[in-house]
Amino acid sequence: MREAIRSDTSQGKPTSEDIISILTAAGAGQNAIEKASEAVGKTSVQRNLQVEKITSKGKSSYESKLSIKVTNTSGKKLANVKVIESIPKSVAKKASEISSAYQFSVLKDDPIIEFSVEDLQTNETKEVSYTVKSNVSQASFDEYAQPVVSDATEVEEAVDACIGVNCDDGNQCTADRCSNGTCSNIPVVDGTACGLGQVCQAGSCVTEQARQPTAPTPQQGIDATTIGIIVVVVIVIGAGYYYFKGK
Ligand SMILES: [Ca+2]
Repeated sequence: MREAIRSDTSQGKPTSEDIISILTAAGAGQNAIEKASEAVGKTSVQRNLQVEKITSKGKSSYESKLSIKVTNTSGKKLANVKVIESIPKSVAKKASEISSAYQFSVLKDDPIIEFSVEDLQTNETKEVSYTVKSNVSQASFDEYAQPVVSDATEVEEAVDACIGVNCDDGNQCTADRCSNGTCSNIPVVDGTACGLGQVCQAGSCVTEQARQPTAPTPQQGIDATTIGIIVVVVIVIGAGYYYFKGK
């Protein structure tokens, strides 16, 4: 049987003294200390403790789960985020006492361990956790320094110039596209339907009847004959006019 007996949370940023002492103890150099100091302004961290009492066959044991939440507060995407956890001796004497579903590297058997959080989108929070087979007391939890984000590289993301650009020209007969912030409204193929009894022609929506005149029609032959008749009639009338005038 498992029973939750205590939980606790600590929030806040590690002090610069904590960063220096933890990283120095882990064997890190000045460059790593500077990176970690910069990361303080880009992230926030929170540690949670959950202690469970496990009863099995009349025997009691304890398990404490410690989870670390890292939140990206930088306003930019962060890559390669790492978090260092310095574990008090009263919680674990060596790294082998720690188990975790997350990959971690042991920086010092003391133990000081490092988790990789990988990428963090803007405002994203990721969690890592580990357990120890003991009852972590309030006093032990208070011994912890806040987790140190040891690395967080800001990623400059290409801004999409088309975000917020509305290229809709309200014309169904043009294909509206945006490229690098510039709109193009290219006429669609003539004859594309754009409403009941309406089709697109040269980028405009017209009725199907209105589209007829430009299409070749078999009436052109008749038109030529009509013109011929008119010409003949005019000649006849003209000839008649001069004939009667001459009389
Ligand atoms: Ca359009």
